[in-house]
Amino acid sequence: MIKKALTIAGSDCGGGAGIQADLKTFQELNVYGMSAITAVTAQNTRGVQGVYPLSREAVIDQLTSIAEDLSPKAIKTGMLVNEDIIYHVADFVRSHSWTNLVVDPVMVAKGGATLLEREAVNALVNELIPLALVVTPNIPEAEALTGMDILNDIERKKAAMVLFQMGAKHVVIKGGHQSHAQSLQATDILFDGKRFYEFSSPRVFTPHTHGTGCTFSAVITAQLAKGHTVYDSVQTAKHFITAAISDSLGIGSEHGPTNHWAYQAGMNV
Ligand code: PXL
Repeated sequence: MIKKALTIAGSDCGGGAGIQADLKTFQELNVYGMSAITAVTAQNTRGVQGVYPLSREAVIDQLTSIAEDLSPKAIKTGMLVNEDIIYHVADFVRSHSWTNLVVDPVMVAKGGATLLEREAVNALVNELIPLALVVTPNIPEAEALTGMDILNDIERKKAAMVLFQMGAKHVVIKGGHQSHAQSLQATDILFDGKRFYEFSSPRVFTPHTHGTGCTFSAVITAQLAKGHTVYDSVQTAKHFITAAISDSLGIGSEHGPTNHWAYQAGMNV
């Protein structure tokens, strides 16, 4: 039986991040992809030229159409734009008992453009993180959510414990933003409330990492939709993103997208 997954996120017209990355990833993993768009962005590999949030009604209307007819096995959130959309998405998720929820707490784009209003960070903490089966911040996002400085792995583990206490059942703090001097490995840490697990790969020095966070959390979502465990889903996400970064496409003139075909093409390392 075909498994369905839903992304609630922003559109990246350039195709590297946001719902486009999510849907490509779902497709690669043989999961039927659906999307509820929260905002349309105008962007390319040089940066974000425009952000056009949709109304709360437009977001809820999309979710209602999906829920009434196409119930998803797993759901992820990406760019949620503002407090109002977070409150309503959280309410919808709660009232539909969507428990297979991956929250990617998207805040800023690679070039620094804001994808979530500052005041909305509290709404993420109070409303959405308690509903998350898995939350997948990078280090700067984990710092913003917890108010902690994360300068080393001990602090990263402490932040993961704080995010667990906020209600996320599993916390993945990704290592892509570890300072380069610190590590030739990119190590992601998973905490399930009892144990820490580490997933490492050799760091790939490339500017073509646009959409890595979206893609990583989309893999987890697709794998959960097919019934895999959180641990196995995170491991697959690590392999998928390592392949996608290692074998980049060379598209655009600056921060190019990752290669969503690479994992299935056997590029996983
Ligand atoms: O990777 C974060 C992200 C999420 N969603 C959208 C984006 C980006 C980064 O550019 O454009 C729509």
